[in-house]
Amino acid sequence: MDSQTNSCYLGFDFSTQQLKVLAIDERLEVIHQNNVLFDSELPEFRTQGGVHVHGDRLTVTSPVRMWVKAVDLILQKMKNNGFDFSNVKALSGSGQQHGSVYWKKGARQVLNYLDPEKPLHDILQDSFAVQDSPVWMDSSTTAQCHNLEAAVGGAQKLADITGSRAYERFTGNQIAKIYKTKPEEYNQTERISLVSSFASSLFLGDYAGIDYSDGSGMNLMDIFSKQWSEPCLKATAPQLRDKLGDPVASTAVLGPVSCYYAKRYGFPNDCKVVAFTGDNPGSLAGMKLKEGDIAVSLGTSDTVFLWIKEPKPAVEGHILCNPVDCQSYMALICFKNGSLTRERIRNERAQGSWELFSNALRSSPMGNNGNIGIYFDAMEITPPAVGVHRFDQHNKRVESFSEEVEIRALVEGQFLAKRVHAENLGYKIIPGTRVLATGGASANKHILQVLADVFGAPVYTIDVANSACLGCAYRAMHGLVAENGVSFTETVSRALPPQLAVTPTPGAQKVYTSMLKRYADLEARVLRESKQ
Ligand code: ADP
Ligand code: XUL
Repeated sequence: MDSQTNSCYLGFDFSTQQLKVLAIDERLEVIHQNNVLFDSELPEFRTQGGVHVHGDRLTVTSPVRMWVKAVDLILQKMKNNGFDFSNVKALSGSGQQHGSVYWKKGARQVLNYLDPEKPLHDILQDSFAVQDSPVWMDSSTTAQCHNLEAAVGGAQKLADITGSRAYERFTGNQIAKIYKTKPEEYNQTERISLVSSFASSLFLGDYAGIDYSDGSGMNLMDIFSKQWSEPCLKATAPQLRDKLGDPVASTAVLGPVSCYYAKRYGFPNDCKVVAFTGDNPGSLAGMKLKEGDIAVSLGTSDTVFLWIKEPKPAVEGHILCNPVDCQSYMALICFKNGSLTRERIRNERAQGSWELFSNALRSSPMGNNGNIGIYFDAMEITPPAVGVHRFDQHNKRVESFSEEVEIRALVEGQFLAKRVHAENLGYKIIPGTRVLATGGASANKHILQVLADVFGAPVYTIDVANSACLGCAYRAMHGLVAENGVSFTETVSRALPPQLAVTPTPGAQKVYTSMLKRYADLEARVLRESKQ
């Protein structure tokens, strides 16, 4: 084979629990996958699910040096597996959204001169002003959220500018908290990155710009002008514009990979780094989402996203710049209680086995005989409520469910919530609608069957669960030609389309139409009662 056909593209994903990587060749076929699990492969950082939950239960951080060390480890694992880095023409990646990294004064200099004899975690051990990076699971910044909304004229006004009302996990509010609680560290900070732009900085050997799409998850960027919003910056922290650098297009080539990677791993000197983005935008690319589809990602967090042309920001859900088409936007709804809650119920009610969990779904009836459960182990994002709430067929609260009923109540409840909130954003299920599923739990057919039944539409999957990685490998490839006007859709047209996984069970629509209304009412009741 000539070198042209050997060429490949890498997509990384810095997610909550692990760092993943995937390589595709020129034919867009996956030729390599690898990962590093934070808890088990980097036990020295003592994380659980990749994070530290602090004493107040609201503050959630990850050690930034764990992410650095994970890069050393994953590249070493690829090398040990015989992966040939000399074929990589471009790389890109994604990160869990909203998390922030605080580079200490002088760190840029260190990044510019990475010594190929040493691992990154040795070189960069003193490069961060804040060791524990706030991540998306943090919900400790309610005071900062109130301040920001008040400063710009209210929640809807903030949404009109930044695409979202103030959210605790959004980076601007996290930065405001760091400025208030750690002023010394804030002053020591030369650059603030998102997890995504921090990761691209490591590969670039220089500070990388925050891309428009992930930058939309900060409550700081005007999503229409794609510039930082002066009133938002002002309400957040001083000298913030300088610390953030200018935002960049999500399709931008940032430059060649640092010569560190050429010398240490054999990357070509001209291998390009394409802007990194958020994991949900990365997934949108990986799913090859089209207008009219609805994507459901079942990872640590569950998310629902849509491709939209004419955004109407509201006080629920988020509007982000589209990562693959700068004329478009994406709507995103995030649910914090996703896989970790499913795992808890699996452990408590199915002996820790996905097989037993699935059996319970298979042997229980659609609609669960009218029983409905709402499982918010941690403070939920959509809606902001907490606790486990069980209701019988008469909407009466009950203390417990049998094992089978509990498992179905959890999965049905999670999917009813997704449909209710997507419809609140104006989404309509129409004939021809495809539900595209991704994330760890999309490997489970029985969970997908409930998804198809609740949505009344067929569910499709792609052959890798890592849609964010795949999407970023596609984005790396597209980045090289985007400037010549080639669209992302054109670039991925040769890729395998999503595959049909399950279709709705006959009779599902009848069962779930009335249940959707009941779920919405019960959720509103939980929210009301939690505010009392
Ligand atoms: P993230 O990218 O947020 O780290 P992933 O999308 O990789 O998460 O999903 C990881 C989750 O997938 C695990 O926490 C686990 O709960 C879930 N998972 C893996 N296999 C199954 C299965 N067969 N059934 C249901 N859930 C599964
Ligand atoms: C999205 C969100 C999460 C993270 C982690 O708003 O907070 O989905 O991106 O995956």
